Amino acid sequence: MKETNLKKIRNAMEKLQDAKRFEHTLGVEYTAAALAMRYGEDIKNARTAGLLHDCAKCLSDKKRLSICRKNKIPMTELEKKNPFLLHGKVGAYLAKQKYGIKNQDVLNAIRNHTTGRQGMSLLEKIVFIADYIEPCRKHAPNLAEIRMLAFVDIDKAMLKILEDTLNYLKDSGGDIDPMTEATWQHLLSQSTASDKEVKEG
Ligand code: DGI
Ligand code: FE
Ligand code: FE
Repeated sequence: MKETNLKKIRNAMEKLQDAKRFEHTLGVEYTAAALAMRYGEDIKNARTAGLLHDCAKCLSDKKRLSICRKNKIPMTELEKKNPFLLHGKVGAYLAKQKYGIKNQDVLNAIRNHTTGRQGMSLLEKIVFIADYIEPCRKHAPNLAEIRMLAFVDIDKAMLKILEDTLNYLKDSGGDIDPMTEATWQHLLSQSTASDKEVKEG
């Protein structure tokens, strides 16, 4: 993807999003780029996914639902009840159809940025984390710790974010998407498996 495409996408997001959301978008773009540098991921892919991750956030719930229906994008009952959860899926659809993104890893990073999924790629983890730690974020607990951890151990940062998100949803009574729970479980089982390997040598 050419550099000029990044500029085009950035300009399109500026028109689409209110000032605060656009600031967040830029924050995710450069935080994803920094994480890509740290972990050896493709920087342009990280920036592209960062710029586009919330491209369906400013649509109405009605619009998100109708885009899914019209284009036969499968929805779970929980997503129908909480249509904001669809902004990843719909965002990936728009990224492909409207913004011409062909790279499947970039599309997956957009699609899975809210709940994660089992077996996430490096790029998916980078966008998921960048969304949570970018400089405009202020309200999440343990932010300072997670910001540091993100550049030390990407999987530990993923686990901490998911743990805090699940706790927040339990406290606030929000519906927990099984994907969020499954992402956490999957990472947890991987981390205990690697601890065991270290202990057993
Ligand atoms: O779109 P952003 O606000 O930038 O960030 P996001 O796409 O990560 O969405 C953040 C919100 O998503 C946050 O309030 C927690 C919520 N969330 C994450 N997993 C789940 C969830 N909400 C529900 N109801 N269920 C989930 O499993
Ligand atoms: Fe989002
Ligand atoms: Fe976001």
